[in-house]
Amino acid sequence: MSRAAKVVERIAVDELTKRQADKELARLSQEIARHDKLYHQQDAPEISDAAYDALRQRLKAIEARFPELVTLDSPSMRVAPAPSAGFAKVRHARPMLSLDNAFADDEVTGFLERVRRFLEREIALEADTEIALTCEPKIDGLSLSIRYENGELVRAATRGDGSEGEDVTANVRTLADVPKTLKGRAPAVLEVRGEVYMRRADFVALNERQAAAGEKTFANPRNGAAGSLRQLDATITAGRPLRFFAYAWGEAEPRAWDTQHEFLKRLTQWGFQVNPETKLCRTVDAVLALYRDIGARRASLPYDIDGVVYKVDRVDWQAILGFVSRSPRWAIAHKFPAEKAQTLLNGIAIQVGRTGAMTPVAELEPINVGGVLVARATLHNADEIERLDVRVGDTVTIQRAGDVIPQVLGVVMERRPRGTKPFHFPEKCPCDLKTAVVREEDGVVRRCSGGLECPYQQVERLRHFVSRQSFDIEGLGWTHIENFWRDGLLKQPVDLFRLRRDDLRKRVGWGDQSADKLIAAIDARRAIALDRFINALGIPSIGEATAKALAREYGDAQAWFEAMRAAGAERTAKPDATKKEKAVAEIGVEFGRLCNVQDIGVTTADKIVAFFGEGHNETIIRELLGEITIEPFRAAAVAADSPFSGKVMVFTGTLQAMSRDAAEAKAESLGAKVTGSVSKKTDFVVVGADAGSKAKKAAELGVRILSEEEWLAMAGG
Ligand code: D41
Repeated sequence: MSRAAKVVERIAVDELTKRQADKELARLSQEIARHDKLYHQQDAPEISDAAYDALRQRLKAIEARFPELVTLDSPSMRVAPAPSAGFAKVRHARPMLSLDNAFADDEVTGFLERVRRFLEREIALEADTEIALTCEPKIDGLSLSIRYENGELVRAATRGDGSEGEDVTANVRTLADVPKTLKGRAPAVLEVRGEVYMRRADFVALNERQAAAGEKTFANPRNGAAGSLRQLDATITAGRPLRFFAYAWGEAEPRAWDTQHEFLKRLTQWGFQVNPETKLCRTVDAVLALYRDIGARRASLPYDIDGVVYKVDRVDWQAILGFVSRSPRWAIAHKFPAEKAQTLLNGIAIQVGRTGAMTPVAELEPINVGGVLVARATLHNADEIERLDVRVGDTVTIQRAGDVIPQVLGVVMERRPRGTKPFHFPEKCPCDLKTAVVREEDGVVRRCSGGLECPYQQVERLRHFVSRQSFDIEGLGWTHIENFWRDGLLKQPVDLFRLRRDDLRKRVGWGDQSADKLIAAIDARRAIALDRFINALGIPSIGEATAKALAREYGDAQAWFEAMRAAGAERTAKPDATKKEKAVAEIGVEFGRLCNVQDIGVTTADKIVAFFGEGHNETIIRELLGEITIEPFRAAAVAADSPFSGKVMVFTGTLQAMSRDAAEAKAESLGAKVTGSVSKKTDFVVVGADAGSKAKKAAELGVRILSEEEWLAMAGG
C-alpha cells in the first residue's frame, strides 16, 4: 500500500473531500477484489474476515456519502459469492420438459399417427399433408438452460426438476462451446437449451489424470460431465473438457423462426454448436432409416448417444400439439436397445469384498460396446458360472445397459475351442494367506474365511470406512488407500485419524498443500452422525438404510453399544430360537428390540451381536472413540401430510433430476420407507431410465409405478 493511501485511510469518512473519496473508492475496490480472489479462488486469504469486513464497510460508508461516485463494477454492486453453500436455485422462465420414449418401430409409427390425428382434429390438416420431423441424436449428457438478455449471457441453470435448477452460471461461462455474447442480431430475451457432454476420448484422458492424482474417477462420460459441471469452484470446471450441443429454446422474445430446423440454423449463427448429424425427415421410412444409420455408426461417434429425438418441425404445430403432463406431444426419443457384443474370455478373476464375499469377474478381450470399452464383466457367482458353463478361452456374449455393470449373458458354443475345461471355483482366497473359502449355507455366496486378516478385506473395509455414505473423507481416493495400506500407514480405521502431516508430505506426488488438505478433510470428520458411524463399521448385512434405522431406534452411540452387548448376552444364553416371533418373545428384551428394528430379523440381529462379540471389533470401536465423537441421531423433520408418508418405496433405474441417494433421502424425509426390492408390500416404484427387473416385477405385482416426473410432482419438486 502506498503512503498516500495510508494517509487517506486515516481520514474519517465524514471528512473526505470528493476527490479523496474517489481515490479511496478505487483503492478499496482493488483491495477487495484482490482478497476475494485470494479467498475464493486460491483458498489462501491474507487477512482476517474482520479486516475484510472492515474494508467493505468503509467502502459502503463512502459510497453512502457520495452516491454519485458509485460505479457499476463496485464490490458493493456484487454479492459476495457464497464460499461453499452449494448452488443457488433458479426457476426456469419456461419449464424444461421431458421426453417420452419409444423403443420399437411401431411406437414411432404410433407417435406420428397420434400427431396426425391431433392436427386433423384441431386444424383440419389434410390427410396427405407432410409432417416433417427434425431428427437429432440424443446426447447422453445433462441438460442446461442458458439465458441471454440483449445478446449477453446472464444466467445458466441445470435442469433440476424441470421447474427449478441450480445456478451454474460461473461454471458455464468457462465452456468454449457457449458464447458469452451472441453473434449477430439476437432476441431481447433468449433461453438456449442443450446438453453438456464430454467426448469419450476426453473422458478417458480425464480419468487417467484423475487416477494418477489419486482423485475420484468417473463411471462414464455422462457422470464425468455432471461431476465436472457441478463444481463449486469454477476454475476446476474450466480445466475439464466439457462441450455443449444446443437444441431447444425456453423463453424467446421475440421468436423469429417458424421451424425447429430454422432455429438450429440460427443457433449456429449465434455461435453455438449444433449436432452435425441432425437431419430433417419427411416420412416415417426416412426417420427409421436415419435411426438405423445413426445406430450403426453409434460406436464410432466421438460421444455417447442413447437414441434419436424426433421433433415436429413446425413451431405453430408444436404449439397446437402442446404437452401432456411434462412431455411435449410433438417430440419423442427413439431409444437404442441395450448393446450386446461378443468377445473372448481371457480369464476369470475373483474379487474379494469387505465381508469376504467372492465375486467372479470375467476378464475380457477389450471390446467397444455401445461406445464404451468393456474389459470386465460380472459373472455374479459360482452357480452362474456353472449354469452358463463359462470356460476360459470361450467366446462370450456380453451386454451393457446404461450405468449398470456389464454382464456375461452366455457362451457362443459354436466357437468353443478344443480342450477347454470347466471352471472350478477356487477353494482358497487369492490373497497371500490362501485361507479357505466357505460356501454360505443359505445362499450362493462364497466367502474367504480370513476375516480381518485377509489383506483384500482389510483394504475393502478401509475403502468402505471412508466412502461417501460412511466417513466421507474428501480427496482420499481408492488408490490412496491401497498405497497407504501397502506402506503400513493405514491398517485399521483408527489409523486414519492418526495420520501425520509429515508422513504424507514426504510421499511421492505429495506436498505441504495436499497433505494439509487431507488432514483438514479428516479432521472435518472427527464428529460423525451415529447412522454414518454404524454404516462405516461394515457389519455384514448392515447397509445405509439399516444403519439409519438402528440409529433412529437407539438414538446415541452409548445407548446402542450397551443394548448390543445386552442383546448378545441374551442370545448366548438362548442360542436356539431362529423364528422371529419366538426369538422376540423368548430370547430377551434387548434381542427382541433389535429384531424389531426395520429390515432386521433374527439372522441380521445375530450378525450384529456376533460383530460385538468379537474382541477385535470392540477394540476397533474403543480406539476410534479416542479420536472421534459420535453425534446422536437427528431425525429429519418428516412431513406427515405427504402422499408418501408411511408408504414403502423402491427407486430403480437412473434418475435425471437428482441422484438416487438424494431421491431416497427425500422420500424418507417425506415419511416413506425406502427398500431395495419390490414385493407385495411395496406401495410405489419410481422408475428412472434403463430400469430393469424391478420395474417388470412391479408391473407384474400391480404395484403403482411412478415416472421420475410424477414422483417429483407428487414430492413437490
Ligand atoms: O440430445 C438430447 N439429449 C436432446 C434432449 C435433444 N436433442 N433434444 C431434446 N429436446 C427436448 C424437448 C423436445 C423437450 C425440447 C432433449 C430434451 N428435450 C430432453 N433432455 C432431457 C430431458 C428432455
